[in-house]
Amino acid sequence: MSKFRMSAFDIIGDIHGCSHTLEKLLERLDYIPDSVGIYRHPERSVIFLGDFIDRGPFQKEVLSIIRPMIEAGAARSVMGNHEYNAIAYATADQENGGYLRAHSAKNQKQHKAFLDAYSGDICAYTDVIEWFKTLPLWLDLDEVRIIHACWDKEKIRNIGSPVLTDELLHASCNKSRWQYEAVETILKGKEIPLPDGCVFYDKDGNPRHNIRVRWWDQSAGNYSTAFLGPESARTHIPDDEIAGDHLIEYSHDEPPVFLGHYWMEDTPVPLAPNIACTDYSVAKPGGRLVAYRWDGEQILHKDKFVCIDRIEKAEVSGI
Ligand SMILES: [Mn+2]
Repeated sequence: MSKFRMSAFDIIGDIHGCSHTLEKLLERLDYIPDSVGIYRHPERSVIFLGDFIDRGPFQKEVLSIIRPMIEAGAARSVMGNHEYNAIAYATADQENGGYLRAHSAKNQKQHKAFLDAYSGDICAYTDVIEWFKTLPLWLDLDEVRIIHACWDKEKIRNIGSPVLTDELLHASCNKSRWQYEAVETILKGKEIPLPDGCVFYDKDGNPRHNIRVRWWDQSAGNYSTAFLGPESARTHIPDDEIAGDHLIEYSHDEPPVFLGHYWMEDTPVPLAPNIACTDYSVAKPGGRLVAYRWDGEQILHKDKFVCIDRIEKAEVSGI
């Protein structure tokens, strides 16, 4: 039996169908496939931040690496917004007809790589959706916390249990219920409305009246500096002052929290002394897959990020 060290976690960001880059990262971290192909490390284990699916060409391949690791106890994971969306897309809305996540052209396009990978194999599709439901919405391991986008204590307390029950799933897909904003915030990030009349366009060309914000950043004093998104959009964000309503309190003496989700660019650095994001946009050209090699420290350090450049040719063309 292998002996895990306490507090020895390799925390890996959003993978989005890029299985070759994932394998290279696991190898760089000294995880080696065992006799049945499960990547293991003698002393450490992985925590995934979710968002295994959509975008990249190797949907099933990513799941065939990470799911056995999780089932064998070599890794754990939280749920990303893409797994949550996949569950809602697959679930009939008994009350209103249709599905909990509409099968609109926009939603189909976002989910296409995954749907294509499972088309014609309804058993495998049903099985993987059921498995997604086993992923917790957050992990609170006392000494470290893991969540896909935002550790909002109040919303976490209100939701209560990290299990996405059928009841929570249905309530969180109904905009008139409090569970909607709670799950949106923790899985998709904190948003605030722009001042009247302001709009910007996201990377898919959709108009947005809300901006996602740097909820941890006490120094951000206006919409433009609090804005979290593509740099090219920042010029469209007004520099009107915001009155601190973008902030979610996360004090420096709370356990370190790790996030994915934010499509970061440049060289990884912690967002705050005890907050780090490990999503560095592997699904787009020039992106990287990133891990943070955590050994129990309270103050996170830039030298502990491990980055693998996206393996362009394989992940783009599907060879
Ligand atoms: Mn995400």
